[in-house]
Amino acid sequence: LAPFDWADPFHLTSQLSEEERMIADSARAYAQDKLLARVTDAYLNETVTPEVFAEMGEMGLLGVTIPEAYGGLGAGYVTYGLVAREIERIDSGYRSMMSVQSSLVMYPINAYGTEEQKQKYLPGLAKGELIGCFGLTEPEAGSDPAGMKTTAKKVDGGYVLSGAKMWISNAPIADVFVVWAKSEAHGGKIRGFVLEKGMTGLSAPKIGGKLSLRASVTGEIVMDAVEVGEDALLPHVEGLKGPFGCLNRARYGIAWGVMGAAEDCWHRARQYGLDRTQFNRPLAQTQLFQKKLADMQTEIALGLQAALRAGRMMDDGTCAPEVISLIKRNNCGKALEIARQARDMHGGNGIMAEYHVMRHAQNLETVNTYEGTHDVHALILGRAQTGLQAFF
Ligand code: TGC
Ligand code: FAD
Repeated sequence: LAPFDWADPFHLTSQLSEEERMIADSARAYAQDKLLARVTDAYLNETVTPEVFAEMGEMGLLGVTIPEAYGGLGAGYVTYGLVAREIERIDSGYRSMMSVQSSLVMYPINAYGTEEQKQKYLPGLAKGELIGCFGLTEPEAGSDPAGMKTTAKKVDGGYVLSGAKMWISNAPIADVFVVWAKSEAHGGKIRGFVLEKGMTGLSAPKIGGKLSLRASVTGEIVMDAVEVGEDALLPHVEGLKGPFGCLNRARYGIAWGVMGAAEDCWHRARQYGLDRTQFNRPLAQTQLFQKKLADMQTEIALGLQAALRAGRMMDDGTCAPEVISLIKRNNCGKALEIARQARDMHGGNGIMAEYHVMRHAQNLETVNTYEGTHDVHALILGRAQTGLQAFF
């Protein structure tokens, strides 16, 4: 039998193509070199770092799956997942910045937009010269986005948008706003619009006081009768399947990303256990410590393998949204538990920024909630296997 690779039990790397490995390696080098150096300050001080978009753009990490003709990489979903894993190994907030830009802003413009909209926005978004955000959630409509109150009223030559979005990643620094609203001219159906910074009546105040995801800025989007032209409408989709089509991609990326955060916690806990002695032996030489490491290794190995399988299904067009719910829910829940355990295994040091594990745990509280909470994904999976709707 072959020797055991404790860090990669199922030889994930050997299941990747040469191109996938290369892009993952360059994402890793960038993240370790540029993001790790600034993450502690960014987290402690909520430092806003728009330059991260330009850096990621230069590395080709924005719009990985978007065609090269529009500035993307034209690569597959496995590659996108590998990039998310490397960025989130540093911090979920940085991965958030990347995945909102790629899956929630560039994807809908590419999938639902006109040729003019694609030409206008995608190259700048791919380079990180433009920053995007995605407004679906509202103060009174979180898990139930169908309950949104934002409206688009038809006027001569365009629409007037009124309403407020809540908890919007990147909003305070965004140039491009993909916003979902109920359009009276389309029978009250949900439609997507592309708004731009500086439009009269549009503002995006920062939400202060977050104890999680502090390296990623979050805001509201306030639309006080924002008038837009006909060319702001994303013409090729109608209904909730528009935003959900974007969420499928972002949720899939999160399933990979959180495994990166979990791996960082696992490796740090293992090293800490090897280095720290109590009762005349390394902590890593105690049964309880080893059991925790074994649990982490098992969940991460299984979670990564599942994410890879889902990625291959995305790439060959056989991935159902429920598969994405399954891995988003499982991998987020497992990563959160691993980060909490790693915090505990570091003892008092575990609460300190320089040990990184508590920051991951705090971040993963958000990741377990956004893009569909852990329980909402359970209800999606419950409905799919019973045929019974349990949301209401
Ligand atoms: P339901 O009746 O199930 O569906 C309504 C219409 O949507 C279609 N649909 C989907 N289409 C594509 N992909 C999916 N995953 C889809 N899920 C549903 C469905 O076929 C139907 O289409 P049609 O043509 O028949 O009208 O809708 P519902 O109102 O009962 O919703 C149920 C529920 C709970 C599943 C859904 O609302 C939900 O997933 N809620 C969670 C909300 C959510 O995930 N919000 C995310 C906001 S964005 C965000 O968090 C970004 S954070 C980013 C970061 O910083 O990284
Ligand atoms: P609620 O829907 O009120 O849920 C509260 C609790 O009730 C949860 O435990 C939930 O599981 C449970 N619950 C809800 N319904 C049911 C039910 N039917 N049965 C049983 N339990 C239920 N949104 C965007 O549109 N764009 C963004 O960029 C974005 N970024 C975000 C960034 C951050 C930092 C955060 C925290 C959120 C972000 N969100 C964004 C919003 C996010 O998607 C929502 O917070 C999430 O969908 C949950 O909605 P809610 O907060 O209103 O919670």
